[in-house]
Amino acid sequence: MTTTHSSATTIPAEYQASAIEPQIQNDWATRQVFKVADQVEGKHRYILSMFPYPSGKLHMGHVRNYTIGDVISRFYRLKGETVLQPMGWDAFGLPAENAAIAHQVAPAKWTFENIDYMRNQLKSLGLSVDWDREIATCTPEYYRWEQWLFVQLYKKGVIYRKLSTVNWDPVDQTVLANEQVIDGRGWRSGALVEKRDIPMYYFRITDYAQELLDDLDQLQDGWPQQVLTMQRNWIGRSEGMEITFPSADPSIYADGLSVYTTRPDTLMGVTYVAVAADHPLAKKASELKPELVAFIEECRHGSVAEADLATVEKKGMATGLFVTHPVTGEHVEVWIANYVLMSYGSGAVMAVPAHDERDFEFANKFGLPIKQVIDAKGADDADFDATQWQEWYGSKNGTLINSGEFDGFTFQAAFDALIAKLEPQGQALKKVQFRLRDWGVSRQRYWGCPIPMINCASCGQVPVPEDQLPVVLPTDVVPDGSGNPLAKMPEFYQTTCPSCGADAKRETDTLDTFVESSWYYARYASPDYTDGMIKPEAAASWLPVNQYIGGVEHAILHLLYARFFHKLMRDEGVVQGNEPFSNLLTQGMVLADTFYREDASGKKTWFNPADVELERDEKSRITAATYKGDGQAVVIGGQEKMSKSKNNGVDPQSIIDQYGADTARVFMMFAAPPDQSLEWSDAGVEGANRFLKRVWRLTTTFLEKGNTSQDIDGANLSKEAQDLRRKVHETIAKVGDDIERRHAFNTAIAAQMELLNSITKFEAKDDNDVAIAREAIVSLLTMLAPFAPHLSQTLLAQFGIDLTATLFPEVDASALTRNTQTIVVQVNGKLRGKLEVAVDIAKDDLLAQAKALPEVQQFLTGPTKKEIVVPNKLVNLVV
Ligand code: ANZ
Ligand code: ZN
Repeated sequence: MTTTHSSATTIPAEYQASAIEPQIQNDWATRQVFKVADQVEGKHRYILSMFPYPSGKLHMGHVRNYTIGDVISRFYRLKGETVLQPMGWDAFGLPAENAAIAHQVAPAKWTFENIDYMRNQLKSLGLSVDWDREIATCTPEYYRWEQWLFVQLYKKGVIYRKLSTVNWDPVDQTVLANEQVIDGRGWRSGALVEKRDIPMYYFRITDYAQELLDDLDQLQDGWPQQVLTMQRNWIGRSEGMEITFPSADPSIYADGLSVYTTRPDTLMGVTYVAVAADHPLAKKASELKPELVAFIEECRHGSVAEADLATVEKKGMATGLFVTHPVTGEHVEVWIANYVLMSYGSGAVMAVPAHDERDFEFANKFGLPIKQVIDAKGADDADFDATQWQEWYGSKNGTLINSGEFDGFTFQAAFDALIAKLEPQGQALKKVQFRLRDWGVSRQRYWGCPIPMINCASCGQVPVPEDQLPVVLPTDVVPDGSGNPLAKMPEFYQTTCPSCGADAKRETDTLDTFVESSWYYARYASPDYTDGMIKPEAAASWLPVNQYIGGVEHAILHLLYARFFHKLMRDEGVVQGNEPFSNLLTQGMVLADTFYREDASGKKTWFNPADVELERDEKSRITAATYKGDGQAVVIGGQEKMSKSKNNGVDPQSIIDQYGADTARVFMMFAAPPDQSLEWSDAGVEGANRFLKRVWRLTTTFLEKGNTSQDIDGANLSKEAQDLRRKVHETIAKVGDDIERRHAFNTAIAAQMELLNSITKFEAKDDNDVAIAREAIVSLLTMLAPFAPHLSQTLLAQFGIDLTATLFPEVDASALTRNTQTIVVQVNGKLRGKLEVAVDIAKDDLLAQAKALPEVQQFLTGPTKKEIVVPNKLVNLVV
């Protein structure tokens, strides 16, 4: 296993990261040790951390994310596998446009400068990345294939165009993203935001809803349960019934009103029906009842977020129109209600105030009747308590009451009976409904991938022919915040119709940036491929990603869109398999202390931890804090996620500059398990640095002695040597398992710290001992390599070992077996002595030796009444 490497140079006695890290990184780059081919044979693995947005500089969240990915990548390389770990940039998006407006710099220039800076930062972290595969999603070489896929999907009907509502700033004449609307006003102009209907492109993700749900089962073992649940809820499958209430006023409107319900068993409890403000029936009613117009308008300004609808203050108006109850034939009034969504089901509900909480609230507010039809608690309404509404009335498990012919039925019996009764008349239909909506991808923004469509006056929407792709986004543009600059550039939008040859206008909308991040993982397999999205051999070699790592904030949208894209690309023959990411690790947040002062108006000013002087108690809890600038007290705000808004970010660069990347990496991995929050602590960083210094000193001290013996004579080991060797091999087993199976990097490091202590205490007395110590140190340095690669590579070289070619140490099972064991000796249950005996000692021998111990004998005042032996553990003598 040991290869002699002649290049070992002498190294300083003290650890100094800045003296070794740049050289080691240089060595990796010149020898291209992390470069992999598009096509691989043998054991291989694809490890991917979510790529960054090039915002300007790295933050601690990035450092944590990329260190986790790198530890896993380096571990598998040490296991002899070929590992692909790529890196790139999620380079389109709004911040670049905002920076452009603020500093008059083209988004392209701003983005590429940020990329250059951040690339250097990432390199200084010592990541084992194949930099030849770097991609930036804002380059035509990348987005050309996104446009190609768009065209294929448009032709297939997976992408379609329809009107949809956007936020419109009437002063800036521009569409605003939701986050640019603050208290109903445009973020720059302060103008009241209006809603506008404009045509947009949509991905028919709802066609894949069932598959996206079903395939979550394939991820059961590899993804966090929490993320699977979030995905399931977001897709939101429900089974129910569409019921039609015939019109009671056929002269006014002929068709009945269809509602979607998951509780048809409550049909006999319907006391009104309600439609969304933009339901056609609402419009019809407003023609007869003008006071509805203002109300409908008011509803349109409200939030369209579904989460808000359950809790929003209930608003409504009666329309004066009626429908007929499909079973009783009674007239039921139609209301317009702000809690009914047009985009769900049929945009209308049959309201059952007794058993639906929203209807209950609404009915109470407007004095509508409430009729109980399910007997859930076996009691009447007498002790009804609104705070226990759900428990009382929300249940599907009661039987029907007050329901005529259905009395006594269960949920399922009522469901079946209603289908049997109403389906033949076309008044009921079983229906599966998804909460998931189609994905609108049009953005009226400049810094994004151009949508490859042409609008022709006579042909309508025509896709850009493949041989004219890519539609290149001009990069020398400085947006000023008013409208989309592309719409003001005839040189961009003027074109001819591919279909009829007439003058036509290019689409000036760009794609949602979630589109780029939905397939970058696949592009990394062959980033320079020019004949398609992914080279087929590369896709076959590298996909799916074996381990994906990223923030839990992407648990829903990004991961759902990427899963969807994988299926789209599969159906296009570009990739195989159904899922893009076999295993997912969601890393926890990085927290840091916060400090602030509050002025008279309640406005808080936040102070960066670096500018605050602390006092701590003996448990190192913060007891007092003062601002270094003026020596006056600041309020201690507790640990919070590092963020600009709380000014509690610690700049990773300052840690790297002061201690080196290896210390930053070891601290991050040691401070918490990867999926938990990590509390930033300067003391923790120093502790990590001290650990590395000790490893350095241990190694240099060993080397100074000029020790060379490498051959272990296993048969003739002292007890101390045996113990150390056992510790080494136990640690190897534990660290391997901690990294690979448990992802418990923190305990993997803790075990190495323990091993360091054991080696430090060990005194080598002969050649055999030297060989044991050498094995221990080399094993420790190799196990440490995924965490502190620069230090490991430097020190291993002193033993003639090349880290980039060596393997993770193997567990020697023979080292794990113990020849002797420690037995505790008690008299009357009290600890009196300890014995070191052979593991296979006979019981009589053991008892005799225990009784013979001088420290035990003084307590054996009479004959023993009882002698208890717990094998391998203890002897208890009762007198
Ligand atoms: C009557 C009823 C009685 C309902 C009852 C629930 C409880 P899930 O399960 O999430 O799919 N609903 C239907 N369409 C709606 C819309 N466009 N906007 C708002 N609410 C709508 O939700 C289905 C239930 O949500 C449906 O079942 C309907 O209310 C309501 F005791 O019908 B239910
Ligand atoms: Zn045309």
